[in-house]
Amino acid sequence: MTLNIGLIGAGGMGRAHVERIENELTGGKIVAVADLNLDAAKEVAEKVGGKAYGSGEELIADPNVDAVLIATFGRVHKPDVIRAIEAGKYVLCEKPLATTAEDCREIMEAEQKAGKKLVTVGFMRRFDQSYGILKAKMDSKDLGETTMVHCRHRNPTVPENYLSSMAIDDTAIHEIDTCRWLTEEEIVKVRVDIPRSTSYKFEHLTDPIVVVMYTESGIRIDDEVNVNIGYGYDIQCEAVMEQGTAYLGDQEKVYVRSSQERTNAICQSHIDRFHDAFNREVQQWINAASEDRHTGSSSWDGYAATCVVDAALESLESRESKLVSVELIEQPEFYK
Ligand code: ISE
Repeated sequence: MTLNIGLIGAGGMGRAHVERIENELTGGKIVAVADLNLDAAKEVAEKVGGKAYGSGEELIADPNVDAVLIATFGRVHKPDVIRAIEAGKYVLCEKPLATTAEDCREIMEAEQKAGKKLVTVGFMRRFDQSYGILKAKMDSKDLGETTMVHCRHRNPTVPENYLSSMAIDDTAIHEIDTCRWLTEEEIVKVRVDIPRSTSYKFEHLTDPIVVVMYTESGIRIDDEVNVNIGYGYDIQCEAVMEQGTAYLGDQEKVYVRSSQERTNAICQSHIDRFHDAFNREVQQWINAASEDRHTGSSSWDGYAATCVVDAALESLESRESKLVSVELIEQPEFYK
């Protein structure tokens, strides 16, 4: 059976998903594309012989669409996710699920009302091979308990419409989810430190920042979010355990050695860096949706990460490293 997928959001991420579904993965087909910019939707739809729509609402209502892939901005996710749930269609929603915990709660309520887990949140780092090996090392406890995790999230640059809040709800949210998954603990406290700003940024932006988090057992996580570093897309993560550490290796496969230096090419975007992880994530989702079952991160994961975001934003707004508690509702049975 082929899963007929409708894509909402014809920007860079959406196009990368179309590319992989049409050319690299199996079992799925893009049959419709929606974007507020109808011309962009038409351009992508034409390439795959699908229909184009000017809104997510029309796409979700199309009876030929079996499942929905959402790749728009986080702040506009909620209405389309809820519509897909109400239509009984599986939905893979790019992170963040929504930009406030309140919106995520509404999504969870709609899903519980539907009586079936239909929403998968696109936290693709859980599908990255290096992170998988790192997690296995932590889980094995060969080196003892984890005490700290050091993360670095660096982007070469960001567009002018990127806001300071996005450093948390669009960028650090990856480490927030990854660290919940790596440690299998909720994050209970967070603060945001603001170092000297880089001059290589738009005036309105606070950059870099360091998000410091503590888990239930006290594991301390620090995340340097530095989105105008110039040299490349660089993701680092080191777990410090009682008797040693484990960290992600370099992602570039080939080193050049000469009398002057040892060099390797530096990755420039998340689409390249996490290409294989995205492929694994989307393939697993296609397989599961075709068999009428849920897979991957749930709305609860999207909600829990967004609660940390809300607390971190409060700390960022204080501009004085205020330590803020993360408030979560009790996890509904439905998501356990
Ligand atoms: C973007 O949306 C991503 O998901 C990237 O992984 C991240 O590095 C970037 O900062 C985000 O804007």
